[in-house]
Amino acid sequence: MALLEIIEFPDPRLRNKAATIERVDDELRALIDDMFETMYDAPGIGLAATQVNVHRRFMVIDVSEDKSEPRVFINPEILTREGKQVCQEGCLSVPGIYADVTRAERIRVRAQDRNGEAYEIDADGLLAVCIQHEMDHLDGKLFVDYLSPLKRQMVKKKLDKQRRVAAA
Ligand code: GNR
Ligand code: NI
Repeated sequence: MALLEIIEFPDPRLRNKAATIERVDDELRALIDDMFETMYDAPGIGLAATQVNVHRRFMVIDVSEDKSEPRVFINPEILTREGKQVCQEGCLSVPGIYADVTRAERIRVRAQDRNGEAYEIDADGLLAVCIQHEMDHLDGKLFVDYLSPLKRQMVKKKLDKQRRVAAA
């Protein structure tokens, strides 16, 4: 097990589009375990492979308060979307920034589990938000992309300042 480095906005590697996974093997399962460890350590409720500079279509999520609901999504697809919800989002790749984003309230998702078995789930509320947020990462998209250009510029400045203070 190992903690992985999380890359941060505006790193251009966050813009890569992840490739479909053809084979679910032990190497992938080891990476999934490292991603859970990294996500829980952060702490966060989700982590997409893109964020640890692995450009393959998978992500881990646990929206429980006690690490009791680890979920793995390999090659996830959203089958249906219903309704709208607004959630204040954050991102481990955009640390210290929080903003409201509108997303579907309810989604049906198809994915493969850590054994490569296909499954489908219905998700709503925070789980639905998190799945949509992580799937955006796999397509090179970040929650700050939903903000106005002016707000996104403010986010860049705030992150620059946070980094200058941290380096001083
Ligand atoms: O830990 C996280 N919290 C969160 C809160 C609201 C909406 C989305 C998220 S995902 C985020 C972890 C992360 O950056 N995943 O990519
Ligand atoms: Ni994120």
